[in-house]
Amino acid sequence: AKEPVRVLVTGAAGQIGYALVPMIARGVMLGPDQPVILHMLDIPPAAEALNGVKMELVDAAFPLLKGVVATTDVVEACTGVNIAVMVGGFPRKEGMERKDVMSKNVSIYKSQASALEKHAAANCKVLVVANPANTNALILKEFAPSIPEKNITCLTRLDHNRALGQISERLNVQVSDVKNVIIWGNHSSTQYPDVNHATVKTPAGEKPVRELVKDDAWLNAEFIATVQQRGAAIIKARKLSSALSAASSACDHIRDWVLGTPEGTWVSMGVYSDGSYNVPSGLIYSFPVTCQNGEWKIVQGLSIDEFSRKKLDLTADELSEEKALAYSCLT
Ligand code: NAX
Repeated sequence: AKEPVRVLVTGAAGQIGYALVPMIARGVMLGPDQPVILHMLDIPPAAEALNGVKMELVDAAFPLLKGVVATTDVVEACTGVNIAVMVGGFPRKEGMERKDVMSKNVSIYKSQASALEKHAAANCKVLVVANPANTNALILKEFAPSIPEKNITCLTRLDHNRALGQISERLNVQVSDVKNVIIWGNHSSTQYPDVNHATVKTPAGEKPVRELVKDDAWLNAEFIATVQQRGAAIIKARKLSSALSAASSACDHIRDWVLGTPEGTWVSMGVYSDGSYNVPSGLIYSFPVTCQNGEWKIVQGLSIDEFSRKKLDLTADELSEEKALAYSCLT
């Protein structure tokens, strides 16, 4: 039998946490034969609710779940974890300045970075979900210098999956037959959902999405805006932000990272830029990646037209600005 893997979920008493922990305990994240021990962290005001989640995990009698640590102590939460899914953060409240929210999250990610660096298992893989996801991940990377930078990522898989969903609905095809969309850049409304290399499996073989949609105007405007604004549309409809889709996409992100992407398929992950596609290095930026043996690699050599170039640069500029704002909160 396999040794259990320890998975940390921060902000586990929140909405995404509530959707995510049962998925992990059912094997959605690491596979149906991989036992897990869940580490759940939240802050003291949420301690009672967190304990309620722990009670429900016990009640659900998940065969793969070999233990639950529910705590408000960051050291206890981080000790020995192999995977860390960082969902906890400070939300933007009405009337708050961007800088104030950034400052709160910088201090959270700075201290949790140190705890992970000191107490997590060697080679721990980190996924930051909490917004501003790319910049929180960058702060975590800066303050956990002994964690290899390739182990620190942020979630843009939800945006990627939203793009697959929109194409599938438009063409009336199975979502599993659509692949290789790309989310470039920030997990924000400046992200660039790119279908220029995306394909659909048809009885006559793989066809480019553009060829099948036959409506460049829609692909270049409405499609992009719908994916960029989908989070806001969910809030409007549910009066709460995306939770089940965020949780499911976080599982997809970790599963593909650990177990590998299928041959010929790439996914989108926020990773530390090495300057590929002339994206400034030193940002956590969403790229197309393939994964093998637990490591991601940026897909190289894709053609970038002028329309795309502008959009890649715009979202990079926003990330550079966020980075400067985050650094200004450190002093
Ligand atoms: P909730 O407010 O329901 O839950 C957040 C939880 O984090 C709360 O229980 C809170 O007590 C806890 N928390 C706050 N500070 C903490 C700290 N220092 N340590 C540990 N826990 C702490 O928000 P939810 O809807 O679950 O969303 C969580 C985060 O995901 C938000 O930042 C949200 O903006 C972000 N999202 C990111 C997405 C992505 O694709 N990257 C999509 C969904 C979501 O909007």
